[in-house]
Amino acid sequence: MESFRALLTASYGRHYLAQRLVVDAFGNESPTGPLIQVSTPAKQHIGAVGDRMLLEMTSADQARIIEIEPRQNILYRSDAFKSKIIASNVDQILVVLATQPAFSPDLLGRAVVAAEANQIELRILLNKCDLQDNLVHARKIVEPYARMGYPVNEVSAKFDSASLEQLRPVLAGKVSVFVGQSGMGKSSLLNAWVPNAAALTQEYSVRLDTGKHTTTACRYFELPTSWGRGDNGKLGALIDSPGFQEFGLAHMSVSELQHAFREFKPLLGQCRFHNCTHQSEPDCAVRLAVDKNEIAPERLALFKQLISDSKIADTQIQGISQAKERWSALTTKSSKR
Ligand SMILES: Nc1nc2c(ncn2[C@@H]2O[C@H](COP(=O)(O)OP(=O)(O)OP(=O)(O)O)[C@@H](O)[C@H]2O)c(=O)[nH]1
Ligand SMILES: [Mg+2]
Ligand SMILES: [Zn+2]
Repeated sequence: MESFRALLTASYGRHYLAQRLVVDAFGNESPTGPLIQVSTPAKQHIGAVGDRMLLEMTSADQARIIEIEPRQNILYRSDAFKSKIIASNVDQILVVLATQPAFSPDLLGRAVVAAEANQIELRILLNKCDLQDNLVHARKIVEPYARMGYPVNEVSAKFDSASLEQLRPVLAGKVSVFVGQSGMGKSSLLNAWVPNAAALTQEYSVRLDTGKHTTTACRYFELPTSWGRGDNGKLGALIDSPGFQEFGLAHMSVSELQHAFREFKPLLGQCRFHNCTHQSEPDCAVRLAVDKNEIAPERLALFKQLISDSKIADTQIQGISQAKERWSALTTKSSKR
């Protein structure tokens, strides 16, 4: 049976859809043709939207995974008990926040840590700027991140098309994934940028605020050809993901965490103790920087929280230490069946 390369373009839990990868006239691979249903034998291949893989057809519209190619990166969240994949092989994280409903500053902080740990670019999109009421407050929360060098754009998916158009150059050629809580407007942005996106955008309701999701699948949408190509000759893509409330990072080790806070980096090595956790050790350069208003106190609080989550998870025998092994196995090349 003939095998072929494909891109995993949608995941609904353990159900996957893929499209053939075809080299276009510009020499770049594009997902092309009908959606293929992909089966996953036992628990062998846990896929992520963005995965490139080798498939073999098993019927007219179904295939099985032979192999998942090594990933450039994989974005997922986890607590001590479970992990959820967001996407793989991404170039950029787009954190979508809104003026309303109010967003969680904690989730923003964690998304930034995840991006830094995976060395993925991150951009903050403050959406619904047409709703002025909470704009000042939202800006205040985002401001420390702008100071750290993360780009922030104020947009309105529904009422300011110019705010979206100006972002095309930073999207073109890249695979960007939306991350954010339910109701922030991820799918609305997708629909505004990719007119043929099949994503359903449902009207915001009071129920959404309680954590119900309107988007239940992760899906990959190539950017319109009318945008032209990025400097790399590629079209780029947007990955829409379901909103979530908690961005667990229990899989991160203490040393990974220590390197995932961009603004701590220049201070590493300046604390009295080389393995300083910036909690109560004497002569701590990070705490001193907080006292001098150079580092936002919320960031040190988040760091402490993440260290604590990581340590708790490490002590769970059935918990995350096993998950950590499982996930690190996932990021290496999958074995053939
Ligand atoms: N006023 C205003 N409303 C918007 C804007 N963008 C999106 N909305 C509304 O916000 C609500 C939620 O938008 P969605 O795009 O479904 O949000 P989402 O982030 O995809 O939510 P989940 O799929 O649940 O994660 C919808 O009712 C949209 O119409 C905007 O720029 N301004
Ligand atoms: Mg959505
Ligand atoms: Zn310190």
